Amino acid sequence: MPLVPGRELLAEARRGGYAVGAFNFNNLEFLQAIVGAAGDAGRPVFLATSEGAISYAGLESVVALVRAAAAATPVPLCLHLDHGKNLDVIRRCIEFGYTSVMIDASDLPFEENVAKTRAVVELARPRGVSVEAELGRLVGVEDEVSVAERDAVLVDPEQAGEFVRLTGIDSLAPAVGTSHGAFKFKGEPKLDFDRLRLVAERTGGLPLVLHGASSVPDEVLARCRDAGVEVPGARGVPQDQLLEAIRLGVAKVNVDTDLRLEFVAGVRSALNEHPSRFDPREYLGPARDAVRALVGKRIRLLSNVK
Ligand code: PH4
Ligand code: ZN
Repeated sequence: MPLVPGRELLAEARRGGYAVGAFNFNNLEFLQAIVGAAGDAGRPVFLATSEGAISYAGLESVVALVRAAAAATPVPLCLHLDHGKNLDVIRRCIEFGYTSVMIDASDLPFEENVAKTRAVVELARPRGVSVEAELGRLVGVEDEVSVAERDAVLVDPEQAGEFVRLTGIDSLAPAVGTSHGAFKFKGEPKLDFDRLRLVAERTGGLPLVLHGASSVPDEVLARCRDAGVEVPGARGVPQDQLLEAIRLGVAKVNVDTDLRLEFVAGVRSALNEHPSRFDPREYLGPARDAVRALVGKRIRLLSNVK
């Protein structure tokens, strides 16, 4: 199947009341795991590459690998630039055939974020490439922080409506209390659902994106611990909160950390169990298969929202 624009997958997800998983990859094994899982589940996915992934793997290689995977896969795939900050990288991704790009200018003042995001929409639109942008800062917010502190970092719903009108983006990633990585919350995990509900209202049903959405499942942490990976205090977004976010308008859920944890547990346990093995296929292969199983489960969770 050819690569499809992100907005098509998101529109379908909003109509169906589910979310599409966006899974990051930096190498062949993760790509195979994600595409294999999407094929197993018969569901579309976003294949997300950060600027770091592109400099690690090379843009030409990323695009060639994804095109080959898409040609052999019966489900729609979208090749997406995650957290694009550099306009040259964004331009190159669009030229090389990405079907979705994120412009992350969320660290700039509102007007500058609007201007940079509009510039990307103008680059992307003529090529049919979809654009995601971000508002607010991706940081965990503890229960005890004041309203003012919370307002200072999380998305402002009124601004979100204005941002969408001024930029013409296809999807918005609002900061509602999640953060990247394995250590998202010091206390109880809790997204700001009231804020998310208001953002959905003010942005008129535009597909929303949840970043930092790994759930860091207990069973994955147990496999990490058993294999000797040290991640004390790791905590993610509980899966019932992911489902609530989808009910409120989230149509794309970004997951990277869970795959990394599952992969490192797989590699470490293969190496621990067979200290004499040094053929990479013998320790990367089992890790890849474990990631495929994890992604398959996550796709099914995100697809079956009641
Ligand atoms: N992402 C992944 C960002 C990966 O530079 P890099 O390749 O390390 O960036 O955008 C997410 O939202 C993933 O969230 P998670 O950490 O909860 O999986
Ligand atoms: Zn992110």
